[in-house]
Amino acid sequence: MKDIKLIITGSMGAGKTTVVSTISDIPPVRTDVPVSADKVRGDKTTTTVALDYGSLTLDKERRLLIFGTPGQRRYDFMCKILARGALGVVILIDHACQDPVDDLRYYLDLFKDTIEDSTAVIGVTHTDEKPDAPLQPYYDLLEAREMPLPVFSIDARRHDHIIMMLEALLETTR
Ligand SMILES: Nc1nc2c(ncn2[C@@H]2O[C@H](COP(=O)(O)OP(=O)(O)O)[C@@H](O)[C@H]2O)c(=O)[nH]1
Ligand SMILES: [Mg+2]
Repeated sequence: MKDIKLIITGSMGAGKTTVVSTISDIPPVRTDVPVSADKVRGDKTTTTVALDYGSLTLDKERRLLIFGTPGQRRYDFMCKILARGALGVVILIDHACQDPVDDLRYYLDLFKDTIEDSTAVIGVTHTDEKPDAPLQPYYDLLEAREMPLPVFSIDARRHDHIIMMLEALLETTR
């Protein structure tokens, strides 16, 4: 059995914990804690402080180990630790947030080395909340960075969406 380590990152609320719990075939490890009332967005009342962890056996040969990063930037030091040995990075972007393109820029920078050594995919979430906003600005940024990464519009609660995105990522792992 080959273990394939993946990182899932993105801002608070982008859907990291949801993705891990949607696809994991073991009970996911969570380290969510309540957030202060002034930071509550929608029905989201918890945030991940250390990590999310889940695992998904793909077939007889391959098992994915998925590590979610904490969403709050003051825990960014954790990302470098989690990224060691990762074969791919999933960057989730909350399409309905204030400045999603800036988020993408931020995570491309934070995981620059890991992405260059492995590969990455962009999962754009919450598109149902902002259906008219185009995806083109993400492609424009990736092109400007000379990082031709695939971009998927996904709902973090949809198993089929996540599998499609992960298959695209695995196609490009080295
Ligand atoms: N409407 C909508 N809600 C989503 C989508 N993806 C995730 N969510 C919800 O967004 C909230 C935050 O997700 P969570 O996984 O906790 O985000 P995290 O902070 O990145 O771990 C949860 O209530 C999810 O059910 C999406 O594509 N559309
Ligand atoms: Mg979380």
